[in-house]
Amino acid sequence: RNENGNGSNCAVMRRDRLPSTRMNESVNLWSILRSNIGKDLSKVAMPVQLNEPLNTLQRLCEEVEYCHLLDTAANTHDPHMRMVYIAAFAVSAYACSFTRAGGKPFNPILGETYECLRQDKGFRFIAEQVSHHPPVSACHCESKNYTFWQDVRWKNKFWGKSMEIVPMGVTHLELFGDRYEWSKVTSCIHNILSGQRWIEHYGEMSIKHSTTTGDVSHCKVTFLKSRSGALNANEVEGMVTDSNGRVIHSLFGKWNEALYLGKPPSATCIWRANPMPEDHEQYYGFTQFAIELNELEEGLKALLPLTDTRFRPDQRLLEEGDIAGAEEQKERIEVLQRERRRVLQENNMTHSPRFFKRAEDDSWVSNGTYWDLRKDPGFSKLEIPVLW
Ligand code: PIF
Repeated sequence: RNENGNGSNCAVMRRDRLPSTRMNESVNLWSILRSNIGKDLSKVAMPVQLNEPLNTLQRLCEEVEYCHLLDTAANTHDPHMRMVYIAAFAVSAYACSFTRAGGKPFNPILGETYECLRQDKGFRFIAEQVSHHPPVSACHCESKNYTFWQDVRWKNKFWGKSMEIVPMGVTHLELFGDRYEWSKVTSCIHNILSGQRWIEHYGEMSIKHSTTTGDVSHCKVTFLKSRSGALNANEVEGMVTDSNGRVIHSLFGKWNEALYLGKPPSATCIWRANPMPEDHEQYYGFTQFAIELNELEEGLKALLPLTDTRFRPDQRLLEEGDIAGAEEQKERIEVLQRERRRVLQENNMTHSPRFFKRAEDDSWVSNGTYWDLRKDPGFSKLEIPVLW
């Protein structure tokens, strides 16, 4: 068990199971929603029972599970084929959500951070909660082949039977100087109050490619809305076009299963979702990659800043199946956060994120200090705010 960033290449043994199964939900979501009609739901403290033992910073990291597509893209010279792999990567980010309509991620505390160093996958990832109201999470992921960054913020629309989550912000990717940008589609949780919850994504994703010499290619991916009784659930369609708008490649598939290039029956599979772990239904519908995200390996403890999600006690207690303990800790941590906000307000101060800064276009980008500080002098030697 050694993947601590000190140059060791030892293989890491990761857990293949969460410590505890999900408990049956006994929350009356309707009574919570009813007493908050018209209110911004991100300002309502929700019972911990609605949560899964991961937070939104870790959910952003899940989007890079299929990063091998970016490595392939980086090694593909033809710009239109490269776009095919990038489109597959953008679609693959949704795969994990298929089994996850049951719970919501923890809302990170302002200043909470998360790192994920995966030498086996060739990337290092950091994320930070940069705003509390509205909740904004920023992340930055780099490898020898690419840099990927985004900041995410949602608008919730509660429709009674369902809830729409409209994401805002742009996803950025850089491959050897080439820039790609896209935004996310709308997600909808159906049967939010009763019955089996399920999740749907719909809308158009437009992936723009630009180089210093101008626009080269473009890809439009449509996430289709399901019609009841129809067999087209989770379908996506895509088109890669050149700078003249001519269609070069077409794509089709399902965001939860696979993406194909070409037309049936002679299509090539570009991406396929990994098989789900056994008993995943009892374990929050987590993929193997998700199971690994909140694992606190012995070797990591001394290296992480204390703001890292892995140290957050309420999320850890939920993971261990202690709902009452988790609820108590969640409330305690929220009180501490309100206290810090009050002190800032009284002193006419605003919070500044530690590892991210605002870019000219108002997006959040890494300030490039995380991994250097981790190495020298090390987070244990630095003053780190106490969040919990
Ligand atoms: C608390 O967050 P919760 C609230 O923000 C509360 O206002 C705040 O107190 P303060 C607390 O400190 C917070 O801990 C509420 C809200 C958070 C998100 C965005 O964790 C992601 O209690 C949503 O949650 C993605 O949750 C959902 O917003 C994907 O985390 C599924 O609005 C929601 C979610 C709506 C419920 C969906 C239920 C689905 C099963 O005093 O500082 O204001």
